[in-house]
Amino acid sequence: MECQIGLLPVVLSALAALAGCLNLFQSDCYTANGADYRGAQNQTSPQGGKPCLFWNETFQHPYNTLKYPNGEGGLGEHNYCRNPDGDVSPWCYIAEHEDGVYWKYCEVPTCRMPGNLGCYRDHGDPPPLTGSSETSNKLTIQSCISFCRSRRYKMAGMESGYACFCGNDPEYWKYGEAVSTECNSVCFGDHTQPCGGDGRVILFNTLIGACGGNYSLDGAVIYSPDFPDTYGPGRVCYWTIQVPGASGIRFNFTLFDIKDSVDMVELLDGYTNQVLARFDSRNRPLRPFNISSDFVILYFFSDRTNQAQGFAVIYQAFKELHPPETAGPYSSSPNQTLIEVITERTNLSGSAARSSKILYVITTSPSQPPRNMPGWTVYALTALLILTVIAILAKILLHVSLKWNGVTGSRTIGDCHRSSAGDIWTIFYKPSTSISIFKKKLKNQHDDRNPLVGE
Ligand SMILES: *[C@@H]1O[C@H](CO)[C@@H](O)[C@H](O)[C@H]1NC(C)=O
Ligand SMILES: *[C@@H]1O[C@H](CO)[C@@H](O)[C@H](O)[C@H]1NC(C)=O
Ligand SMILES: *[C@@H]1O[C@H](CO)[C@@H](O)[C@H](O)[C@H]1NC(C)=O
Ligand SMILES: *[C@@H]1O[C@H](CO)[C@@H](O)[C@H](O)[C@H]1NC(C)=O
Ligand SMILES: *[C@@H]1O[C@H](CO)[C@@H](O)[C@H](O)[C@H]1NC(C)=O
Ligand SMILES: *[C@@H]1O[C@H](CO)[C@@H](O)[C@H](O)[C@H]1NC(C)=O
Ligand SMILES: *[C@@H]1O[C@H](CO)[C@@H](O)[C@H](O)[C@H]1NC(C)=O
Ligand SMILES: [Ca+2]
Repeated sequence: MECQIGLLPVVLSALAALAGCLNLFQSDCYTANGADYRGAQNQTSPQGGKPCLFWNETFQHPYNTLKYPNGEGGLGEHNYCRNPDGDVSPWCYIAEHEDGVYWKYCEVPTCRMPGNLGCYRDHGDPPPLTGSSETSNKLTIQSCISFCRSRRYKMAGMESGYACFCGNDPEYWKYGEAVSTECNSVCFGDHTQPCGGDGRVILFNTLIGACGGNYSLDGAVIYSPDFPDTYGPGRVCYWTIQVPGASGIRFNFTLFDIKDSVDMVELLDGYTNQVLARFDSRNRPLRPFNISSDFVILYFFSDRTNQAQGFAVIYQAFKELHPPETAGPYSSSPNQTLIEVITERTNLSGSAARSSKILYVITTSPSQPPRNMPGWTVYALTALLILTVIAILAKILLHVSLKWNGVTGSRTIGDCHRSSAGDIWTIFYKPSTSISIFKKKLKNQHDDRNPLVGE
C-alpha cells in the first residue's frame, strides 16, 4: 500500500504499486475525519447496514436542511452520510432503535484519505508496529506522526485515543484489517480526529503533515504542514517535485483552507525559482492546472496569527511526445498568465515578491553573489544607527534616575511564568471510556458548538 515504486525491482510490482497509488487518489476524502465527504453512500455500511434518513426530514434532530438550507456541511435533499458537526467520521440519522440509538457512524470504504493505511487489529504481543511508542492524554494524529517521523519511522499508529506506536513493519496487517468505524475513538488531544479503538490501531504514513520533502514519484499527495491538525504559526516549508523525463506536472488541490492573505502556497519553477502560481485566502486554486516542467517547488508560508486546516494537493506527472497546442485557456505560457487562468483574482504585488525572496535565500546555492544594496537602504541604515545611539544614551540617563522601577519589571516576568503553568489542568483530565455516549449527548444537545455556525 505504500507509494514507493522507485526501489522495486520488478516492473510488474512497480506497476501494481503505482496503480495502488492512483487508486488512493480516487479517494472521496482528503481530511482525516471525512468532513469533506460528498459521496452518495446512503446506508451505514455498504454491505447491509441501516438505511440513512433524509436530511430534509430530520427536523426533530439538530442537523437538517431547515437549519442549514444552503448546503452547509454537505447537507441537502438526500440521505447520504455526512460529517457536518466535526465528528471523527461521516454519520447519519437512522430510524430509532429500541435502545435509543438514533444515529450511527457510516463505514465508507471510499472515504479514506491518502496516507491513511487503514484500521487494523492489535492483539498486543507483539503489536502491529514494533518500534517506539508513547502514550499521551493530548494525543492527536499529527502529534503521533511527528513523534514517529522524528525517529525516522515510516508508519505511525494510534490506538484507544491516547496510545502511539511507530514502526516500519511490512506485515502490520498480519492480525487482520478491521472496518473503519472500529477505529473511531476520538483522539484525546483533538475530539474531531479518529485515533483507533480498543485493540484497533489506525495507521498513517509519516509523510503526512511533514514540513517539506523531496518527491520524485510520478504522483503523490502532499499535505500542509502539521496536517490533519491546523498548520502551525510561522511555518516556512518547501517540497521539491522532480520527475525526470516528465513533460509536465498536473496539480489538483482537493482541499484548500488558508486563513488570511499573508499565509500562502506558491509553486515555483525548480530551475529558475520563478513564481508560477500563488494562492492564499483570496486567490484560491479553482481547478486543476498543468505546469510544463519536470521540476516544481511547492512552497508554504504562515505567519504568527490565524491558523487553518491547510491544503491537500495531488500532483501527477505526465509525458507527452509533443507539448500541448496553444489551444484553450490552460496551455498558456507559464508566466503570469497561468495565475490568471487558475485563480479568482490576479495580484502579484508586494507579498508575492517578498515570498519568492525568502525562497531565493533558501534554495540559491552559496556561490551566487548577494544582490547589490539599493541606495536608499544605506541611508535608512545610517538613520537607524543614529537613532540607536540616541536611544542608548537616553536609556543610560533614564536608568540612573528611574532605577527602582526595575522591580516592577521583574514582577511582570514572574506573572508570565505563572500563567503559562495552565498545562497542569490537563493532568486532571480523565479519559472516559464512554466516549460514544459523550458524543451522542453532543448530537442531542441542540447546542451552538457545531462547526457549521462558523461557516
Ligand atoms: C481532482 O481531485 C478530485 C478528488 O480526487 C477529483 O474528484 C477530481 O475529479 C479531480 N479533478 C480532475 C480534473 O482530475
Ligand atoms: C440508496 O441509493 C441507492 C442507489 O442510488 C438506491 O437504490 C437505494 O434505494 C437508496 N437507499 C435508500 C435507503 O435511500
Ligand atoms: C426530501 O428530499 C427527497 C429527495 O429530493 C424527496 O423525495 C422528499 O420528498 C423530501 N422530503 C421532504 C419532507 O420534503
Ligand atoms: C531534499 O533534498 C535536498 C537537496 O538534495 C536536501 O538538502 C534536503 O535535506 C532533502 N530534504 C528531505 C526532507 O529529504
Ligand atoms: C494537463 O495535461 C494532461 C496530460 O497531457 C491533460 O490530459 C490535461 O487535459 C491537462 N489539463 C489541463 C487543465 O490543461
Ligand atoms: C515568460 O518568461 C520568459 C522568460 O522567463 C520570457 O522570455 C517570456 O517573454 C515571458 N512571456 C510572457 C508572456 O511574459
Ligand atoms: C493588488 O493589491 C494591491 C494591494 O494589496 C492593490 O493596491 C492593487 O490595486 C491590487 N491590484 C490588482 C490588479 O488587484
Ligand atoms: Ca496566518
